[in-house]
Amino acid sequence: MTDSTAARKPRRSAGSKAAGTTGTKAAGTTGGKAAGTTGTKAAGTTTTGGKAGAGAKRTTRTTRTAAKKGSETELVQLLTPEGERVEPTGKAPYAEYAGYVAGITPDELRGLYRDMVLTRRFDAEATALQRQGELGLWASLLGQEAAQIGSGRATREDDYVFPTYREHGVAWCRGVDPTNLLGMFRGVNHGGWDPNSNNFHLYTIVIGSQALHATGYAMGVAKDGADSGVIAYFGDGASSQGDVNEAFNFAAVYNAPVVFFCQNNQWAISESNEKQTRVPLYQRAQGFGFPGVRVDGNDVLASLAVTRWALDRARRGEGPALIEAYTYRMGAHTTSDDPSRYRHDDERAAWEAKDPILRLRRHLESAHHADEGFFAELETESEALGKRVREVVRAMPDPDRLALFEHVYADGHALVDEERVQFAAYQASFAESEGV
Ligand SMILES: Cc1ncc(C[n+]2csc(CCOP(=O)(O)OP(=O)(O)O)c2C)c(N)n1
Ligand SMILES: [Mg+2]
Repeated sequence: MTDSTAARKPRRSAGSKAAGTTGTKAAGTTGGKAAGTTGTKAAGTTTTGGKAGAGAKRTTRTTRTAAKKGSETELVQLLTPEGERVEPTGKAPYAEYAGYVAGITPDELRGLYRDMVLTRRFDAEATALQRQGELGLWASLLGQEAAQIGSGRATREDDYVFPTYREHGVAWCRGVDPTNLLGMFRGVNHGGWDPNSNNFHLYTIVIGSQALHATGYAMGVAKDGADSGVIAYFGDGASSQGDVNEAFNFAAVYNAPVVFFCQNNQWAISESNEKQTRVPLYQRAQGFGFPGVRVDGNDVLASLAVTRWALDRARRGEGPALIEAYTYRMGAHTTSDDPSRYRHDDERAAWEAKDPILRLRRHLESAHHADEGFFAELETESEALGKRVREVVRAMPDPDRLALFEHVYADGHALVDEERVQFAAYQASFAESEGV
């Protein structure tokens, strides 16, 4: 289930259907303006010819954060690590970010919290299943829940999402059953869901390639005359890929309705940010001719607001935008990685203080938006989700080994036929040696 409050428009892919599983709705306050005073420098946003910039009222608080190598950048934040909802004090040249969540209700806030808690629980369960030998590999999203739930809930049913391999929270928002994410990691299928059922593309391992797929798709959306948005997820490391930079240029030149959502989790496996870029990533957008904004990726409200803003302007025909969600990969790159070999524990500890779930919990508690009963019920729901995930994974049937040769060519191929025969003989040799 995605942003149910936005206007429904014709879908690009016939027959696709959003299947909500979470029962949570993100707030619908698009277009709202937040009042504010003037005088603060535009924050975290590059200014490259967007229409909405001139005269926009100050709308969102920005906090200054020291960027690496001494340069200074700013971060869009609406909820502090202490859980304080901050009023807009900054001037944004493109849109009133805070206005996009100004009318958010306690129920919707609890929904965002629930999304993050259940996503983290699912992720922890998957990590444990890998440790138990039930999965071959797992790429944890630990620490990135706010960036994913905020941006995922900003999408509309008819929008199309192109993920990497770590977007479990976005999949949740799109209504993909979490157990479907595990088949590929167990090695029993090549994907696990129909992309057109939820407008959520299959996970993509080839770093950055989905940015091009998303851009091409968005160009198609524009040609269809639809007003859907497209969003491409990728990481800080992917920003170094040619594919991503080519996608930026194509999207800009063709004014494609695509949002580039970069989760800067500070690491590309063992390569730190310093080895990826000499400038803050959001500033890359300026060189391509579209706006870029850095948002606190551990702040679910800010992530929701900024992504709504970017999708809205894409739908209005104002072209692409880059969102850099500044966050942290709290766990290992994957279960095959050992981060203690290349980063210090104190770095993780500093980010733990900015935990995305904890800050929303603090807010819910201090604002009296949630009581003990809510948290207890959610704990019970988390337990039930964990149990279901374990049971479904263990019951996943092994695939037919020869299925590997199916669908290589539409009409078959002599070489593939030959290889199938060879492989079948090879498999049969095990059966003989095992005396089966
Ligand atoms: C084209 C390509 N090159 C290299 C790899 C190996 N690889 C897998 S993940 C990864 C790092 C990606 O880092 P980032 O984009 O920051 O995403 P994160 O894993 O941090 O979410 C690399 C280099 C790959 N999968 N594809
Ligand atoms: Mg990364």
